[in-house]
Amino acid sequence: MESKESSLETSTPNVSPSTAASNAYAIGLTQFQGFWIPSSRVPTSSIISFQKYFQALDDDIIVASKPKAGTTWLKALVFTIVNRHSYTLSNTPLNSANPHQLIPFFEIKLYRENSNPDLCKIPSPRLFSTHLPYPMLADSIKHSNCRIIYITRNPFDIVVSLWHFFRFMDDWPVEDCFEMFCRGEEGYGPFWDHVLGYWNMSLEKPSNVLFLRYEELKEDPVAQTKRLAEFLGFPFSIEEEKTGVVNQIVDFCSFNNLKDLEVNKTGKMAETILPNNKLFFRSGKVGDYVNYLTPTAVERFNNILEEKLSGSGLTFK
Ligand code: PAP
Repeated sequence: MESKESSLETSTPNVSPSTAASNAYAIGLTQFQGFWIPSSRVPTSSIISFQKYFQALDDDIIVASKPKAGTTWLKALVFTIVNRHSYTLSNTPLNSANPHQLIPFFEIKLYRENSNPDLCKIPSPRLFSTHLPYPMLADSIKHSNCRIIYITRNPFDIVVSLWHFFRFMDDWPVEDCFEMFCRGEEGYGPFWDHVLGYWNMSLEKPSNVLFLRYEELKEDPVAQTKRLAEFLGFPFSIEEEKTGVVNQIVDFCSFNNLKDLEVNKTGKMAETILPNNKLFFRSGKVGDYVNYLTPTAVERFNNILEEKLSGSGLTFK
């Protein structure tokens, strides 16, 4: 895989390695199709295969996000909502599998393991996920009627979450992680281009792209879970609402419940370099960044964001 990837990098004109590499996370970044891809874990060849071969179906559901925006949580909610008539909360596969195993990534799992996997036998609706930005999605997705749920989060909490996440590889300074974001050179970045791609599509095609925020989910998980279920085409019935099904799903998918499941405490996914699944569950709070980033740093990134997002109608508190 190593040599295949580097041969691709040298033979593909729009690929260039990061010049900012100063730690284990940054070293693997490669510029590809206008974004920074963590190509040591996500070979550009798997992105090319996904773009070439993936055939979307109208009832496919795709969870999209930038890393550390709330992907794991959203996957748990989507899986539970869609499969609630097949599994109870006591026998759901989420009790023994991490959400990432139940909703696989195109670029990190499916097209990395096989350049043209047979996805026909997956029962409908098929659930997939991606960290890729909207412009890099397979054309068949853009031309189909499938549903994409994009989750984002205030970028400062993303910086801090990502920094913590990769400390198992390298105890790098949080300032280095922050600087990468300011330059737009973090994995799947720039942040602003990633978020704008899905934001604009959610305005253009609201029945195909739902734009969610981690903070909204934290603030009112019941209302947002209902909104999610409506969008997915699996709305809760009045009976379900009356009998507390929505609250039960919200509680099941909560940070405290998921983090305490054995699979998420001690389990490990063979396909990742991560020592264990515990790393996906750190503190699950909004605004933790104030403990790590100075007000001056926050103001600096806010100024960058204001300029990059200007005119889009998209803002972050
Ligand atoms: P990924 O992109 O590597 O899958 P992702 O799931 O998007 O990561 O983000 C992880 C963050 O979501 C962590 O945030 P923190 O570092 O600030 O704590 C993680 O704790 C948080 N998280 C995971 N599951 C939940 C959940 N059920 N509810 C709320 N937050 C959660």
